[in-house]
Amino acid sequence: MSNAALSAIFEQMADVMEILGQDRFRINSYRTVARIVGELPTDAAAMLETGQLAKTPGIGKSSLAKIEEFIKTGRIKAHQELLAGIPPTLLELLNIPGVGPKSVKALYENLSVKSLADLERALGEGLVETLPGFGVKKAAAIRRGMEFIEKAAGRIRLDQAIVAAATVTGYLHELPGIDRIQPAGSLRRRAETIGDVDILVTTRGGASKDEQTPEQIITAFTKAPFVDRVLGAGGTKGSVIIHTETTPVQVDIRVVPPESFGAAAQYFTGSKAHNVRLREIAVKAGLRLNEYGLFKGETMIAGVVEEEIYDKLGLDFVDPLLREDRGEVEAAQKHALPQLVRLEDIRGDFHAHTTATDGHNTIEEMAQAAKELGYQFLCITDHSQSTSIANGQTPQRLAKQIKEVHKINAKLKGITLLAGAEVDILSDGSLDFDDKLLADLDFVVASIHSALGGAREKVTARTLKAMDNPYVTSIGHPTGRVIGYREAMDLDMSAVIEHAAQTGTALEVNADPSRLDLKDVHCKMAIEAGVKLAIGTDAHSAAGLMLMPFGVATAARGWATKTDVLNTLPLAKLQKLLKAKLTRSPIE
Ligand code: DGT
Ligand code: CA
Ligand code: CA
Ligand code: ZN
Repeated sequence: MSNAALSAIFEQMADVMEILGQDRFRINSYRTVARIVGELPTDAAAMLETGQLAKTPGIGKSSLAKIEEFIKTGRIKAHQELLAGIPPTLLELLNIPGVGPKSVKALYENLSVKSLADLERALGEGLVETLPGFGVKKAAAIRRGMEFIEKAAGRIRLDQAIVAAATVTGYLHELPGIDRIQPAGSLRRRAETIGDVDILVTTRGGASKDEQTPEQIITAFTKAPFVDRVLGAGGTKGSVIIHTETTPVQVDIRVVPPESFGAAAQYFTGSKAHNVRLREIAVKAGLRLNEYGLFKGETMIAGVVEEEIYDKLGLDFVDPLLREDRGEVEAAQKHALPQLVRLEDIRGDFHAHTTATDGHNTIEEMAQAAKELGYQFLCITDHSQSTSIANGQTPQRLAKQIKEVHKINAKLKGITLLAGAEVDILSDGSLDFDDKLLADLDFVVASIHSALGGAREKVTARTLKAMDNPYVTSIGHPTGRVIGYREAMDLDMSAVIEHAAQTGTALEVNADPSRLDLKDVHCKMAIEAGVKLAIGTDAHSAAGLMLMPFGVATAARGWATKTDVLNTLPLAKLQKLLKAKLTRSPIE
């Protein structure tokens, strides 16, 4: 049992108690326990064993007893009693962005709303806006939120898909008779959300004794310990639901003949739109393209490897990251595909938190971890005071931290820390620190953390005004979205990108897989306008720095080359560039 599962139970107990209008004090203490457990450095069971958990501030006697009960029995009686006190479908309402336990309580008590369907009905009848404290605006926001979760239904985050795929490929590697394993579909394209995970395998040819028929492989796969449900299993393909630590995941597996491996990889990597374009080109050339190969009449002219297929169609090889029919087919015909930025090009990270605010590791520990990643630089960007929930720093604390960063830098070998901050963009577009303090920083990430639901003109104006400040290096997580949880701000992205170009402000590509903000298509727009991207992991721990590949993939999906991404600059060049506000002049 994981700390995450335990944390979720405490969170849910707090939610239910709040819906039932129970004791505030206990609700708050459960939320605290949920947060603490979710952030524990090691397994809660191990910490209970050693007595460390009992000494952890914020975990009282009764919570400790519940944790112990959970570890021993896998359940908490108080939790189950709470759940028994409400309709089971009521908690689904909490998945709607902007709907918390208080709203659920009001909807339940006043309108007898017990499920998403009830809420839909109440919205249709115009009842929701009549509730005290609701109004037309909030009702509209709830309606948008419902559309948002409907759209997201069944899709998972990229990091969750990667974990699921690793579980499956690890298992497949151990099966006898399997030769190659190739993840395909949206996962291989590194799309921001994944509907299902597609995996191709080939069997070993020849008469070896551990040779297996495709059917035997599919059968073995459906019997894997992580498989919860078999949706379908046939001669060459199987479709199952597996469980992971965080979510159920649908996995489709196909056994393909070795001589068609390239064609199958091409076909099942997609996207559908990209494949449609390729098939059109094939047809025009009098050829036929499918998952078995590229054919001229009955003769297969390509299909063992993907490259061959593109080549025979007169196209340069298209990186899977670009296969979305966003101009890559034309570019491949004209030999004009971009040379995409790669993880190896990255020399540092522009967004990291420490124990000074809501991070879990000290400045030194973060520096050490960055050094181990082979970086030349790491930018320390703790929160500013307005983000009080994250223990944001006052100007005094930041001033002290800058000195500390410089002191640590003098001792560090092989890596340089940049003194930075993630400064809040306030509601009027002004910044949470004054210019005098900002001038002492090497790198300033300016982010919106409040009133994200504001009107388009308002959130856009705030962002534009922040860019006017000469000390602002980049705009952090520009749209504020949290995938599957919170909608993006209603930003005028064209205006933001134009202003970024005019003011020489970089735009962040937040690499956290629950953000990926800017997203791929916005990265492409920014690059076309000459705006530089600054990838930041937004790490809240040393491990968080390892999210960089998600940011790089997102930038690359937006056609970013090395020169479009500030993280690829050698430190000396970067420092030169940071001295003045970034200019539009190309970085050589
Ligand atoms: P997802 O799973 O919704 O995140 O997106 P994909 O792209 O992984 O889609 P999926 O799993 O339905 O199919 C995997 C790939 O198989 C898809 O990207 C392209 C190929 N494919 C599936 N169905 C069709 C089709 O009807 N036509 C064509 N041209 N390709 C298809
Ligand atoms: Ca898929
Ligand atoms: Ca699929
Ligand atoms: Zn941050």
